[in-house]
Amino acid sequence: MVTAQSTPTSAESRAQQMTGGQALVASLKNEGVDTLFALPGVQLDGFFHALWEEREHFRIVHPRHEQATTYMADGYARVTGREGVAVVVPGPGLLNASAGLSAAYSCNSPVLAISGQIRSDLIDKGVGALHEIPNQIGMIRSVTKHAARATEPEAIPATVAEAFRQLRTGRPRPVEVEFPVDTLFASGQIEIGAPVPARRLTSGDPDLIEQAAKLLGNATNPMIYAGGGIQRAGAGTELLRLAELLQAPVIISMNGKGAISDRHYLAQGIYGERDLLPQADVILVAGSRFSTGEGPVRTLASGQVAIQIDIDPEEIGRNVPVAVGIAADLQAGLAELAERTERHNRSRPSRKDELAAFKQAAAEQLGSIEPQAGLAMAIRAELPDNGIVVGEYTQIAYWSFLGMPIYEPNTFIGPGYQGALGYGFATALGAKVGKPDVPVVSINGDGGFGYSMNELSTMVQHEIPVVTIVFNDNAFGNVKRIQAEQYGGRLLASELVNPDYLTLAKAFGITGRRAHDAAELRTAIRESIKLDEPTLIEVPVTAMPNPWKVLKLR
Ligand SMILES: Cc1ncc(C[n+]2csc(CCOP(=O)(O)OP(=O)(O)O)c2C)c(N)n1
Ligand SMILES: [Mg+2]
Repeated sequence: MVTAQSTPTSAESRAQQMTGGQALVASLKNEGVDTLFALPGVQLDGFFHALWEEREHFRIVHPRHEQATTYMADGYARVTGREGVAVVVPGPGLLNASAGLSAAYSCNSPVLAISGQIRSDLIDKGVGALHEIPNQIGMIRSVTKHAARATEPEAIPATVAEAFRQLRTGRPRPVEVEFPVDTLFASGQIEIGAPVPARRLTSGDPDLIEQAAKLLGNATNPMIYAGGGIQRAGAGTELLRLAELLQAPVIISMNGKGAISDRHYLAQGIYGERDLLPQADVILVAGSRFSTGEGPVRTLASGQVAIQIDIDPEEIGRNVPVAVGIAADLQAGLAELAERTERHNRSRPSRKDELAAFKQAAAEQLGSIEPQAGLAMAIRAELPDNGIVVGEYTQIAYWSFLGMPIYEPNTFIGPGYQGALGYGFATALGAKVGKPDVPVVSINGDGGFGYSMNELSTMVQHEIPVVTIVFNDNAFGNVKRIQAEQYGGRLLASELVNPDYLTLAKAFGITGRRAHDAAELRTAIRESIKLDEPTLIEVPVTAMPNPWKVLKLR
């Protein structure tokens, strides 16, 4: 037996003299990070100096604005399931990156933001140091689940490890860590510990699962509402098994698109909710806020009960009163729920004919909304099943949230409830970095694209061949339509003057294409995918109908 006296402690023997910057680099490598979306500056010099020694290990993508560091990290995380890591300077750098963190927060995406800080002895003193803002860490807590600072180099490994523990346990959400400029240069005897283990699956309280299984198994007309939690947990197979047992239609939210292939008759879009929800007696809400987006808490019809399963106990019951709430990982929890439901389940005839017909009717109604349907389906037609679509906050993407069939998990990336203009193109670049072998299509409006147009440089410099489409109506079209239709035509600040996009593409050294209709768009996408090079496709369009109005949803 080895005694404490006879050998140095293992920590001492493994500790090495290194700088804070080296400790940060080693800690990230230790957690399996090999890609950084980073924009340097003086407070990060100690980190970048150390990073140079490991430049063979890390792919460092430097965009042209910090908003893109976190958007790219989010896109990377959402398609790979791995943590996406952004690196920014403090103050304005982190503020610029915060919109991306808000998107990741709303979509439960494991993004790590690493920020520099001013000198440790000056923090919150208001001396006017470069990039100083008061209470930076408090500010960023609003869009992260955890934020922490290390002011000693020896504390860096534990700070990074805690960040990854936060990213790999409970609800995946962004995390921030920050390091003062002097801490990154200071040296110490530093030990890098074992990496944080991968996510462990917890299936939830067996009694609650049993109660839920009884309710579902005995239900006459069960329905499932599935959200992005299914994607994060990789629980599509378990969800489908339960849905098939119950012959329950699954309404899939925007964040959940692809959780079950849209080729399956049980997979229904959010458009189906209006008709299917009132028919249901037991509603299982799985990995979704089940929010109307407007509050207040939903009221259920008499005779209806809701069951909610979510990794975050705080989400349970927030937007709907629940008869049973199960805090569990979706994959393990749904597997257990399916297992037990089978024991209580009624015999259920297949609802294939009925629900396939319902789905077909919905598709026809959605398909009548032109030009959105034709243009969106042109994209779908040219993409393989595993092709990735990133929808900005724009007309063709709104239609796609409702109507574009998605066949594989994590292949449709939306803006979540932040709906932030400018997220789309940068997020698509990050997705392509994460999945270089899969075609990635970025759907943009001219307004939203203007926020990230500079990242055309990033696309060229880092050879990230995204098929970038700009639907150009020379307007913040959605705003303009609302002003025209609801406010008596009082158009203000909603019309845009744009560059010539073909000239723009040429200026950045990118292949530019122009497509005037769905058929031309198909050709342009096909050629772009074949060449697998950075591409900008402009599609000139005119004002489009409001899809929600056409569908009488709003
Ligand atoms: C960060 C941010 N700022 C402002 C808005 C408000 N907004 C919603 S849609 C929209 C217009 C979008 O224009 P464009 O990208 O050209 O798409 P279009 O509606 O024309 O299809 C605006 C300004 C927003 N969603 N996000
Ligand atoms: Mg527009």
